[in-house]
Amino acid sequence: MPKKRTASERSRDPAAQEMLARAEALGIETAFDRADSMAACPIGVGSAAGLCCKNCFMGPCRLTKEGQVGICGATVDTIAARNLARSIAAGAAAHSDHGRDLAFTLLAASEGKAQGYEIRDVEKLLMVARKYGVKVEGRAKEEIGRDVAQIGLSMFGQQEGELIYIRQAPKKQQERWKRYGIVPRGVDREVVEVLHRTHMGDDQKAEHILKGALRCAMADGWGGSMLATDFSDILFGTPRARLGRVNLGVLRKDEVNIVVHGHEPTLSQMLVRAVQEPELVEYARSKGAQGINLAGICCTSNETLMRQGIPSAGNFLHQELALLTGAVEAMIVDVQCIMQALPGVASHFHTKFVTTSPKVEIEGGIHLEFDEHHALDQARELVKMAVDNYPNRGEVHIPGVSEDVVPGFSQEYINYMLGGSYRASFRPLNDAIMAGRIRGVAADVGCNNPRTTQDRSHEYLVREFLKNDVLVVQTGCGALAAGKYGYLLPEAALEAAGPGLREVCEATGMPPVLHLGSCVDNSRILTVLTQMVAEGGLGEDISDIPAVGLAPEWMSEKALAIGAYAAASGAYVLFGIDSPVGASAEVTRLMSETWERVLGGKMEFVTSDEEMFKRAMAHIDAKRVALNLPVYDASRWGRSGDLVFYEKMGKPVAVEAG
Ligand code: BF8
Ligand code: SF4
Repeated sequence: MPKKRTASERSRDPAAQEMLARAEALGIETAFDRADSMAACPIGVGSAAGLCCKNCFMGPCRLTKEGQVGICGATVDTIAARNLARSIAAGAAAHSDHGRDLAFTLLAASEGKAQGYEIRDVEKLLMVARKYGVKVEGRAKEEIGRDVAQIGLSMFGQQEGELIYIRQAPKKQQERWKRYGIVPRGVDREVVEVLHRTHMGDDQKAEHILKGALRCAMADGWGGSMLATDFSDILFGTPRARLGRVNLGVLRKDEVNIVVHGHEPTLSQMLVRAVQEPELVEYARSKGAQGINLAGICCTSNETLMRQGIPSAGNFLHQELALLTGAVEAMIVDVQCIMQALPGVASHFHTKFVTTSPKVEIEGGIHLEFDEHHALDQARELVKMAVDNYPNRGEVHIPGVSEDVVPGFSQEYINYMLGGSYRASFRPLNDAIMAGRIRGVAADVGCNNPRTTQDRSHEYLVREFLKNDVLVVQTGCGALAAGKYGYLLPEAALEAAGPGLREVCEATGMPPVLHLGSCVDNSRILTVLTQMVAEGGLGEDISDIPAVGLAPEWMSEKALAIGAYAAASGAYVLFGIDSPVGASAEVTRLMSETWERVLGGKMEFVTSDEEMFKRAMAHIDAKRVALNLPVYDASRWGRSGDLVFYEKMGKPVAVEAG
C-alpha cells in the first residue's frame, strides 16, 4: 500500500499545506491524495519493468523481458519512440490549436465582427505584417490585421516549403534543420504525419520516428506557438513589466471571486473588462459584496497577470485548492490542464463550474459555449452568474499567503529595459554574460506534478541558479511557483542573487528571474535566444550560448513538445520526474548523443534535482569555455552597487512616520 505523504512532502507551499489540511478535515479528495494512493504504472514509465504498446488491437503488447517484441515484431526502441512521438504530437496540437483560435479572433476583430476585441498593439501588428510580407504603407490597421490573420491561418495547413518563422532562426541552426530533414511544414500536416507514421505497420526505425516527432514539435515552436504569442500581443498588448500578486491569498473574503483557469486569453480578457464595469460592480454591491475579484490559475492566469496585473491564485496543483477555500463563486475554464476532478470538488461548495470551449465539456459543469462574436456579452453573463451566487456562500477559509510579483518580460520589454527607448538592445545582456557577471541563462519552465513535492524542484533550481549568478527566465507553472517564493521581484536580486547577477540587476532594475509568460510563450524564449545570437559575441547559434532549459516537475504532453523543439533549436533540456523512454537505451541515446551531434541540443530525463542542477552548471561552464569566455569567478564581482554603499555608509534605517 503506498504511503500517505505529510503536508510538507506534498507541497512546499504553506498555502497549499493549509488547504490540504482543510481538504482532509472536510473529507474532500484531491490530486495529492490520488497520487499517494495510485503508484505510477511502471509499464507506462517505460522502466526496467517493461513497456506497453496499444497502437493496435493485436495487443496491447506488454514487453517485460529482455529482447521481447510485440505481436507484430515491434521492439522496445520502436515502441518507446512511437509513444513519445504521439505525446509530442498531442502537445504540439494543443499549443498550436490555441494559436489557431487566436488567428480566428484576429480575423473577426479585423472585420469588426468580434464584440469587444480590437487590434490593441499596432506596433506589434506592423512588425508581424513585415515578417509575413504584408503591405503596411497607407493601409488601415484592420486591413493589415485581416491579411496577417489569413496568412496565419493558412500556415496551419501549409503543405510544402518552410514556415515563415523558420527564417527568424539563426542561419546555422536553419542549416542543421535542413541537413537533418526536420524543417517543418504546417502543424496540421506534421501532427497528422506523426499519427500516420506511428500507426501499426508504419515507421519502425527509432531515429526516423523521432525525426518526425522533432519536425512536428518544430511546427509548434517555430509555428503555432510563435504565432499564438504574436497574435495575443496584437490583440491584447505586448506585455511590459507590471506589478501583480500570486497565491491563494489573492482571493477576497468580502468580494465576489471569479477564477479563470486554462490557457486561452480570449474570454478571460473580456472578463477582465466585464468585472470592471460599474453596473456589474454595483450589482455585486447590491448582493452584499464589496466588489468583484478576478483571479487566475495556470496559463490563462499568466496571460492576464502579465498583461493586466490580474492576480494569480496559483499554478496547476492549486486548481482544486482554490475551490477548497469555499470563496469561489465561479470557476470558468477554457482549454488544457483542467482536472476532471474539479466539478466534484466544486459540488462540496456553492461554486459554479463553467466550461466555455467548444472543445471541452466536463460532466458536472455548466457549459456556456464561447463565441467570439458575442464575447463581451457572454463575459457579462458569466460575471452576473457569479454575483448571483455570492449570497449562497458558506463558510470560507482563505490562506493569508500571497506574494508580489513583477511579470511581463516580453522580448520587446527586455530590449527596452536593457537599453531604453532609443538604444533598445540586448548588448548589455550579452556583455554581462561575456564578462562573466552573468554566468549563463537557465529557463525553468513547465508544470507541477503531484508525484513530487509541489514547487520543490522549481524553488530549489531557481535558488541555486541565482546564487551562482545564472539569470533565470520562466514561463507557465514554473513562473508562478517562483513567484510564490518572492523570486519574481527586483528585491530578489539583493537577497538571492550572486554578486555578478546582482550588479546587473542593480544597474538595470530588472529582477533576477524574468517571467516571460504562459507555456505558449516559450516561443518568446526562442526569440530571446535568437536575438542574443544576432547581437554577437555568444557564438553562431543557440547551441553556443551558455544556456539550459529545465522542466523539473513536468506532467503534460505539451511539456514534451516544448522540450523537443527547444532541443531541436540547440538547447540542452533537462526534464525531472522520470523518463517516458527509460525502457529504451537506444532512444535515450538518440535524444542525447545523436540530437546533440546533429542539432546542437539534447533532451535528458533526470530524477534528482541536485543532479539536474549539476548537469546544467557543467553545461553552462563548458559552453563558456567553448566560447573562450573567462572562467566564471564570483570573487571578481560585488564590489559595486548597493552593498558596497551600505558597507561604507551603513544600511539606511527606516524612519517611522508620525
Ligand atoms: O501550459 S505548465 S501544468 S498550465 S502544461 Fe499545464 Fe504544465 Fe502548467 Fe500552462 Ni504548461
Ligand atoms: Fe502489439 Fe505491434 Fe499492435 Fe503495438 S502495434 S499493440 S506492438 S502488435
